[in-house]
Amino acid sequence: MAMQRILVTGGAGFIGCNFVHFIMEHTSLHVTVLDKLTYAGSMESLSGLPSSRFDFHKGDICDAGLVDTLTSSVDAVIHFAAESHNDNSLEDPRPFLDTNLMGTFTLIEAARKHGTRFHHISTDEVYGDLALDEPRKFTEDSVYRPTSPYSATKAGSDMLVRAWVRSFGLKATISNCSNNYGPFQHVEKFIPRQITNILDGVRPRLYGQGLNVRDWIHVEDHSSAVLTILERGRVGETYLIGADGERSNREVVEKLLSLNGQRPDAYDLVNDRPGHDLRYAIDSSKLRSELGWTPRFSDFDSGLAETVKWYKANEDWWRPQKAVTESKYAGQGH
Ligand code: NAD
Ligand code: TDX
Repeated sequence: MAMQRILVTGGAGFIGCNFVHFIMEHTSLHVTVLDKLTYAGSMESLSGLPSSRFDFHKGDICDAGLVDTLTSSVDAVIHFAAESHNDNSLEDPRPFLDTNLMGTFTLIEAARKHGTRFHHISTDEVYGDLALDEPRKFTEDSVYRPTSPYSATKAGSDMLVRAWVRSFGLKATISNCSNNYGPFQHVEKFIPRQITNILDGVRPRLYGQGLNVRDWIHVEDHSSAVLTILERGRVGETYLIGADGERSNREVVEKLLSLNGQRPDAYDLVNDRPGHDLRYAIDSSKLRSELGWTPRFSDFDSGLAETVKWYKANEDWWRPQKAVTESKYAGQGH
């Protein structure tokens, strides 16, 4: 029977809400969101959705009773919910263990019990980092070498899902994606922080020397890749998602400054992140050749320009988070 109803965890967060909007536009699926509405979740990111195809439950993915009830009435669970910010994981790792490990455990137990298809959203950070001049990129066969409390808990959650596939026949797929950018991303993250700093007349802040490299993908391309895996991915498989968007942090900030009519060197270098991963890079050949996926945003600079426009037009959405986020960073010397 074709899929009709899905449960999206973390659907009020950055990537989850973009995925929900994408599903509304590109499918006829009914979506139930389960989200705790932590500091990172916002109901405003889900406004305007049709009530005939969408419902929302505020709750914790560690709540086994709630998770069991919601899982029993859907055909698939798409699991985005997580504590997602590396800097926070260095200040206070505990919520990362609770949500990323125990939350994932709670969900896969329910999916196993009800025989529900499960898709686990993960990150390229589970593979550690690469040297700047290394020709190699991450593939599905790369060794797990997480370096931060955040990436260690994401790696652990991937391992739980793999074990449940092998030991219990869980009908799961996993995707590991590179750094996302686009609308509705919290101002604690690199690109929105620098865009909103520039809009506030504050100089962007680069950690260390700004030489670290991230492999940027537009969040809409992440959504289309996840839908492709849900529809055509092979159960038990892992797919890496990336759009060949490698840029140093310095290059990104220089571009953001130019897009806003400022000198490209009008930034400050601040304290580095402890254990800061140097470079991530994804080889997404498996997803492209096996499932025929291609990204729509192949030009990072125009995707970035669109994102700047979105933050300019949506100050009401990000403004309430800005001061509290910056005061947290000030306490960390960032
Ligand atoms: P986010 O922090 O913006 O959103 C996380 C959402 O999960 C929030 O709405 C929050 O309220 C919710 N949540 C947190 N704890 C919860 C709990 N215990 N129960 C229920 N809901 C809870 O994160 P994001 O950037 O959208 O990331 C989503 C997923 O994608 C995560 O699994 C992350 O590891 C993964 N990922 C992110 C990126 C990226 O660049 N942001 C890249 C690759 C993978
Ligand atoms: O102010 C800043 N200055 C700066 O130079 C901030 C906030 C970040 N940085 C650097 C650190 C990283 O090299 O920018 C890069 C990107 O930083 P983040 O936005 O914090 O992302 P990162 O640590 O790379 O992790 C992100 O991508 C992978 C997401 O937060 C994770 O959830 C995802 O798994």
